[in-house]
Amino acid sequence: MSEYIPSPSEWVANQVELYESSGGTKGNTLMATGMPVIIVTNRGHKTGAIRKTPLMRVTDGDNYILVASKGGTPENPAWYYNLKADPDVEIRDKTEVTKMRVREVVDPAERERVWNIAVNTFPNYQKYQENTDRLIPVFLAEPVE
Ligand code: F42
Repeated sequence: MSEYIPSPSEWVANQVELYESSGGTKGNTLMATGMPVIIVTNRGHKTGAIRKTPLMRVTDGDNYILVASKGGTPENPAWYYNLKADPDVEIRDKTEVTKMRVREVVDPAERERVWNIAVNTFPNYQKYQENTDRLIPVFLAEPVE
């Protein structure tokens, strides 16, 4: 078992702690918005450590759409590079934990389709895109058979 290293961002680490320690019954929304959040567990590509990242819950059938927005900062989040290096993740959606594999959606038509789902689910993603010059990366997470 690898070591789990919590996020250095305190509010993020606190959300993960509450979400996981309650078995998914608490801390499963984005603060005041009440919008649902999932937890992605993956491996750090340099440290090999376990990382846990809360993201907005955006679904596409049985799949999840992961949006590497980081609030529209100029740089991609660290987890983007971790997922590119090792696409095997676990996704906790409230009480359910599922093994999944992610792939970045690069085909323009497919990206537009999943981006539109993401923005319909969480409209702030559109603002985040307007605030940054990078094209915000999007992953599709699919259950591992
Ligand atoms: N972020 C999003 O991008 N999209 C969302 O939809 C989203 C929703 C959301 C909901 C609730 C919530 O609490 C947070 C939410 N966030 C969302 C924020 C998200 O959880 C992340 O905090 C944010 O995207 C930033 O991700 P990050 O991976 O850049 O996190 C930073 C703070 C971080 O953990 N940095 C570490 C550090 O030590 O500085 C790096 C950790 C790491 O992955 N290290 C790698 C390793 O090998 O272990 C090496 C990294 C490298 O390349 O050097």
